[in-house]
Amino acid sequence: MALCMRKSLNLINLLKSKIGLLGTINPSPWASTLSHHHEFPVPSPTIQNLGNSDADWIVKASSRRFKWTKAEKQLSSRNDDDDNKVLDFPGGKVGFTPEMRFISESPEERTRCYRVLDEEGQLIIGSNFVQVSKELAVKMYTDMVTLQTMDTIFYEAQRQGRISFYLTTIGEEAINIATAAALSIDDHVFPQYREPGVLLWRGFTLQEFANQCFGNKFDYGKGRQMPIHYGSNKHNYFTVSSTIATQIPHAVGAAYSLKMDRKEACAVTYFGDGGTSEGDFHAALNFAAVMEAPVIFICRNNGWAISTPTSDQFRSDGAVVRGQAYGVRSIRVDGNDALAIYSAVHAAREMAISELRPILIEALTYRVGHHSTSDDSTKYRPIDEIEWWKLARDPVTRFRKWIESKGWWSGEAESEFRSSVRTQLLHAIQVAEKLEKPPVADIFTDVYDVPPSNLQEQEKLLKETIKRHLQDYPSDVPS
Ligand SMILES: Cc1ncc(C[n+]2csc(CCOP(=O)(O)OP(=O)(O)O)c2C)c(N)n1
Ligand SMILES: [Mg+2]
Repeated sequence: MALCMRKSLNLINLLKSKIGLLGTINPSPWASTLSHHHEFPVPSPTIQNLGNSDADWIVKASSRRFKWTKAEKQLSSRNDDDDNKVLDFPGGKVGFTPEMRFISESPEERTRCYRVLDEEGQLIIGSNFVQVSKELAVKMYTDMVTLQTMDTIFYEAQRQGRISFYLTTIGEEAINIATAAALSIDDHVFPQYREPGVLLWRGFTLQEFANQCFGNKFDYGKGRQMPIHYGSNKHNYFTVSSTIATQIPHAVGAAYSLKMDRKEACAVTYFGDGGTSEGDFHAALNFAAVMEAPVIFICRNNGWAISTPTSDQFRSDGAVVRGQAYGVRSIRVDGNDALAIYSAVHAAREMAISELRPILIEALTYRVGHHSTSDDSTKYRPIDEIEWWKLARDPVTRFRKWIESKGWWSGEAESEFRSSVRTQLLHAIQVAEKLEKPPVADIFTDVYDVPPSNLQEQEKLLKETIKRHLQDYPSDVPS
């Protein structure tokens, strides 16, 4: 440390001698008072152009150390005794206080939740939001209905034993569709698993959804994943990974790459309240803030991580307050208000791209369905709670009321659309079910350029086992 300090002093003296600086530079910026006010030297262009690499390093490092935190209020002048002393600390000046005061573990008031439409689908007076055209609003609504219908039919298909697994987005249709509507197709999406609506919005067809769930030869994952693990290069939608929160740092890396390539796009990642308990969430937020990466973090706080309530996940005021802790601009939004979500994501995208910064959005919502087809949520939560969210706070009904009040939708259009989408879905699953499965050999491809010997051995063994126990394996899987 002493050696470092001496080396720095020598370099500062070198600087002084090169540019003929008068006076002294205090080598210790750690403590000072306003009366003996110390300003750490801010580099001037002249200093930076000295061409001395050691000197450049000092100057750049010192200016960076002091610029990176933007506290709301910078200390200027204070009157009382010890209160007039400040510590010049990386990030800005920190005031001293003789009072031993711990920061409270919770704010006086919970962070407010931005909304535009009330439960009855009426615009709240004074709300500020981004206008949507009739065409956009109707697409938002019909995509929400398609998502709802897809969930009902695929869920039934799983109950009938036709697919092995399914997971619905019921109650979270607005987050799915309204976030997607505010993004551009060039934005890279890193989903958790409860956001298939983003892919639907981007044009992934019902047949493509069905092909993945049935794991047939047209599934882009070649049948190697469980149902609902969608992914599409064409739609800039990264393949779902069940391992909670792994997608969050991936999104930050992608955002940083978009920034380096000077693309007019951002990365967007979705995760649940449960995802925020993973280390990946914290590392990603910090990394994004420091690297100034254009990424939008969308947390679907739906109250539950399977059977774990949020009270067992965290004691902070949800996810939103963690943004500020990491230096990330944040907002809390009503996750069941499509218009508020659309507006917040629209604004977040603008800021992320033009100001090169991460944004955190916490959408308050509720997982109305069971966690998945492997779960029965009535075992751990009251039915009344589910019913209340389903009936009083349904995001699809709320948005429908609003577009109806605008004269953009009617009861007739509703029944026509619902019946047509149902027919299309039934057709899609019938086709997907009949299609051949991908060959067994595909299990072993796409990881290695040349498969290693142990993998070749496993493939051989698998094929021999299938041959010996033909009755135990599906007949429609080619080798
Ligand atoms: C690393 C990891 N731990 C545990 C699991 C098991 N698991 C699957 S989903 C889930 C709950 C996640 O909850 P949340 O992030 O709130 O998303 P939600 O299901 O509510 O949409 C858990 C714990 C997993 N898949 N990965
Ligand atoms: Mg959850």
